[in-house]
Amino acid sequence: MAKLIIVSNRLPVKLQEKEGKLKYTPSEGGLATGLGSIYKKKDNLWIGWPGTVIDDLLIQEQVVEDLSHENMYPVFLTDNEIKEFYEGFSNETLWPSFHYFSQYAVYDHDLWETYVEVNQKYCDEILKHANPNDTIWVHDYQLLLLPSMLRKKLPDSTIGFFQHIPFPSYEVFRLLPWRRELLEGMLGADLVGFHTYDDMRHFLSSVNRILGYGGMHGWINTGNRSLLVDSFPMGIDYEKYASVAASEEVLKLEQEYRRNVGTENIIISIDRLDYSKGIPQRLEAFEMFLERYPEFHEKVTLVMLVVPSRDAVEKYKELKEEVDELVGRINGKYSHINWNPIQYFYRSLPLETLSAFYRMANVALVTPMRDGMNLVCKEYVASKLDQKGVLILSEMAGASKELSDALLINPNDINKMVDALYEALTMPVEEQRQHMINMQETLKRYNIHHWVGLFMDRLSYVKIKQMSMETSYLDDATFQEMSDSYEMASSRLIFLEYDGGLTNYKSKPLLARPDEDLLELLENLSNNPKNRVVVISSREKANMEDWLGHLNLDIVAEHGVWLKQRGSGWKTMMSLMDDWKSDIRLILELYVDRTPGSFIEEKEHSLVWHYRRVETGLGELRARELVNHLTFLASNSNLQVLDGQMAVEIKAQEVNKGKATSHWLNMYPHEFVLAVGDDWGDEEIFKAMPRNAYTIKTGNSYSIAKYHLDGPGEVREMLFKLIKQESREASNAKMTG
Ligand code: GDG
Repeated sequence: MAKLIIVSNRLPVKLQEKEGKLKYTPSEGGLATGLGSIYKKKDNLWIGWPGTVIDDLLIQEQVVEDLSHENMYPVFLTDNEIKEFYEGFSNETLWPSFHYFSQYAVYDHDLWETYVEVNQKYCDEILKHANPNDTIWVHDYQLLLLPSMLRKKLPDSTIGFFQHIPFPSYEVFRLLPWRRELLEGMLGADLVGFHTYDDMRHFLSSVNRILGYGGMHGWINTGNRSLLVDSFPMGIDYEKYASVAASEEVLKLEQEYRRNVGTENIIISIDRLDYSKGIPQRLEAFEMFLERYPEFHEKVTLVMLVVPSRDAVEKYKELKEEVDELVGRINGKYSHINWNPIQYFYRSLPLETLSAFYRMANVALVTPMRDGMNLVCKEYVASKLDQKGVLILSEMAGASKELSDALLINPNDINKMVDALYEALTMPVEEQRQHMINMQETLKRYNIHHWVGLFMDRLSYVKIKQMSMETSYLDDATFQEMSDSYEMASSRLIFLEYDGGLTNYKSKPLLARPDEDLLELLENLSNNPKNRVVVISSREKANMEDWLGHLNLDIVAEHGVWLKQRGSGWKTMMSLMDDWKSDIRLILELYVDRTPGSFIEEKEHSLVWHYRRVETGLGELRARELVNHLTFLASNSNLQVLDGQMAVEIKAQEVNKGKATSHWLNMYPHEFVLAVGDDWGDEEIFKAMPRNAYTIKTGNSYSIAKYHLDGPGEVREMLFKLIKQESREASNAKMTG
């Protein structure tokens, strides 16, 4: 039975060891709750660090034994690994870079090496438990290299990866010296998930710009695999937070805390100590609020909980000092004998206390500078059983994409934060309720269980889709079967892509002129009265006419703008506007200026930038830039950008080879259909084919074609063989007849 293996830096348990005595405390994080019901089932398991350094081998054995009863398997890390892998590379290099604090990032090769070693350590532990057909779900930025390490050892396994923190824009990500390795590591997964569409977009753009892999609709094609990138906004265990908030114990705590705080208005602020959470900026805004609205003195209290985190990392120590100082200054300035504007707790508190805080606060101030999602704001909303209360939320938190009923602020705009505080504290109850109800409805529906289900469903979908995209080599047995059905058919349609299908790419497009061999092949094929041969090309019609116009062929030129049926002239099926061309040409010219050896080809309804003569590396780099540039420009138009073989082409969306081929399929009888193509654009041809068609792609990359051949040479050989076998059969039949 295939099982699910969950892998994260930490296990959902905290282990403490004192003089050989072991204590296990389950963690209450969102992930632990969401996946709790799954990893405890049957053979499923969770692999991660148990939260404490254990060097003693005997104690390690005991921990393995204890945790195995809970379906957990530990990865033991040494002090140095914690220092260099966790505090170092994960939290001093990746964390600041991914949260747009590149100025804090440490680039240290030793830390990187430990990061690689520890990822390998996780991989080795997984390999002890995993079978080839298991599903492995890897979590977060500490394990970016793991998907590829696993893929090498378990090529057929199903691997999902979810990143809980943001993925920065290409301009920020590219600053990392190990950017290639990190992306390649992630691409070992079948499905890569982020919280938001923006993270996903940034990741796709980095993959494209740095590794040169393209694709469509979130799919990345690496040449020998396809994987999907998608967004999955993580939810909370809504029922859990709502029911804890409804408990007797929390009700009592709330009453007690309210008495202690003493003001009618309470603003809550809860975070781990982290510079990404915007704690100093929040304090500054509160200070400015008190300055601007003295009528709120003694009437409002900011209850601020800061949970200690990563205190061995220098930047966190500095931040702690800054926060202490700010709280001291504000309290020093405004406190009265019976009023402290800020009640500050630097510790971790039990869930019930947290819940009582959520209940009593009429405003939650959640203002991170950057946050992958942010669960605190969602927990606040779920705990508001009376639906009174206002959420002030940073636009930079992933959660802001779902919670549009919050008062959304830019955390760098202190003035607007002050305005939002005033608006929240004076908002009529009915308005508060309306917003809260809307947010609760969203969070109830998109809860943590929904998130887990969605990710797992999508992962299975990717696997099925990949299978359908795997082409097998057109071997002798399949050829024979194809040849038999070719002979039996009285009407045949044969679609052949010219460049890459029938001829190899040359340094200049006009050098790929058909040789004698090819002309003979096409002549033989098309003169057979049972055949209708359609040569398809993205080339201009004049070019195709010049090279093949004298043969008894049907031709598609310029991706399908122009069609020629044998015996008649060229026709176009569409009336296309080409007014976009002058603007786009200016951009392409810019790229020609910057890229020696590249040139522009103008076709009737498209423009192409060719880079086959450009220095290796530079051409690919510029092409990535150009594709991004053009895709951005084309996003609101009906233009389409094709990232082709050594060329980038831009054309009207309504033109495609699939539409053109359908024209023949609709017009002519076809007992036998064969289609040969070579690049992404030709997938449209394969899509348009009937189920019984023989679809062949040259090169061994992912495709919806059923078979592949190595290149144009093999295609020609196969076609010659088809012709020969038929004539042999025909002469045999004559002789026996
Ligand atoms: C990362 C991403 C993303 C806090 N103090 C106490 C306590 N908490 C709990 C909260 C909440 C969790 O910790 C914090 O979650 P966040 O989402 O706000 O932030 P990160 O820890 O940075 O999490 C983040 C998340 O992963 C999930 O993908 O949303 O963007 O950075 O659940 O309630 N819990 C208890 N006592 C405390 O004192 N019991």
